[in-house]
Amino acid sequence: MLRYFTAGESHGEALSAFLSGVPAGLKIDQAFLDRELWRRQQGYGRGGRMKIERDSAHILSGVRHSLTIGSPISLLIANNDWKNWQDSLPISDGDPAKHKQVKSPRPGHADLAGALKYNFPEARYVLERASARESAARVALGAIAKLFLRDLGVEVLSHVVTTGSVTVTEQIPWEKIRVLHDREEVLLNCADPGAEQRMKEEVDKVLKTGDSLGGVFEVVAYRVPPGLGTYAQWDERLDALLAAAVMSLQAVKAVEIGSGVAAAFAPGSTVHDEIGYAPTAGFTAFSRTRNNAGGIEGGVSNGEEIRVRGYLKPISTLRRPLQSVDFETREPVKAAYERSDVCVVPAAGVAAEAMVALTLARCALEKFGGDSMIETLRNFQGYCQQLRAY
Ligand code: EPS
Repeated sequence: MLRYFTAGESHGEALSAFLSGVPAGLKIDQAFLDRELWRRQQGYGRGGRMKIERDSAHILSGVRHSLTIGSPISLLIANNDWKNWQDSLPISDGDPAKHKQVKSPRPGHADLAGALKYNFPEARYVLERASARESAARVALGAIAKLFLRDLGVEVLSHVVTTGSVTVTEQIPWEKIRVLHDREEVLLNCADPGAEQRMKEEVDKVLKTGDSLGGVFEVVAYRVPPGLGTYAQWDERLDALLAAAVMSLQAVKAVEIGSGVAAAFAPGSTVHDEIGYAPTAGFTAFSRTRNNAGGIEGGVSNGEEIRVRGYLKPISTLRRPLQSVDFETREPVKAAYERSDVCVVPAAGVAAEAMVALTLARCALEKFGGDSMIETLRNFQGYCQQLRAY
């Protein structure tokens, strides 16, 4: 079973991550892992922190001679900013006078709920772990999941559908998303250049007014075989697993599979994807006229592209802060301001790719099994033959 954990505070020494259950013999491409981490750092509207960090996955275990060995993989991502925080956030007692408190909770952030839950007098420790910095660790693990899926022919990428009030309404085909992925400069990771410029203007507006912006990203998984996940038990449904995985990312407040939201307001005849039969290069000769289901029916992948959207609330740290209360005096004050991004939709999309890849890799390993890649691929190819013969 594929299992993973992350650890690390935003301004601690490093993030760390563990991934267990990857079969032996998977080729690990360090440059690919670091490129994925680079992608997460990009996008118009990022804050000062991204100028400090140059994220790289330092693998400690589970990989030898560039191949996985079936043992747990552990890795570190250094926080370059740690050098500026060693006195204010030490592991040992340190000097309490140097401690940087978060004195009033930010509405929308975990500050208040976390302080109440853990009985902290202020929100420093809450912010440190709730921060989206943690998603870098997931992206590193997701990159390993992507390498595994790539051997099965599956690819996972994302693009931005909405930033603020600008939305791309047409469905973006896979080929256009793949082209986006090759860009060396990432603005808003939107496949429509006109819309991307208007999205940038939206970000410029909030940069001027001290506000922040949310949006919508879409993750697309290409060439996923039919049969991942199952309707047989509620917690094995692929759509439920993907929804939880994407919802677990910082600032995501809603998840949609395919055209799930619009479908709730439309008659069935315009929603469900009619079935045809004609020999193609796909897993089977069954075909669809459209993909409103987002590649999942009954909690099972149906062989179409899997499309999952994440809806991000605007970043909760505002340069023109909302009303809050001082933790110590209980007097009304403005919420604390900490350096922050103003828009992170493209970066959240990259983190969601990682979560989708880890989920698909887990389901693929549950279906195909295998302790070595040779065994897994043999099982996978046998299943593909079975599908072709169906
Ligand atoms: C982030 C790093 C953080 C924030 C951001 C995400 O770094 P710092 O707090 O040092 O600026 O930029 O986190 C938030 C916006 C948040 O609200 O927690 C990252 O690496 O993605």
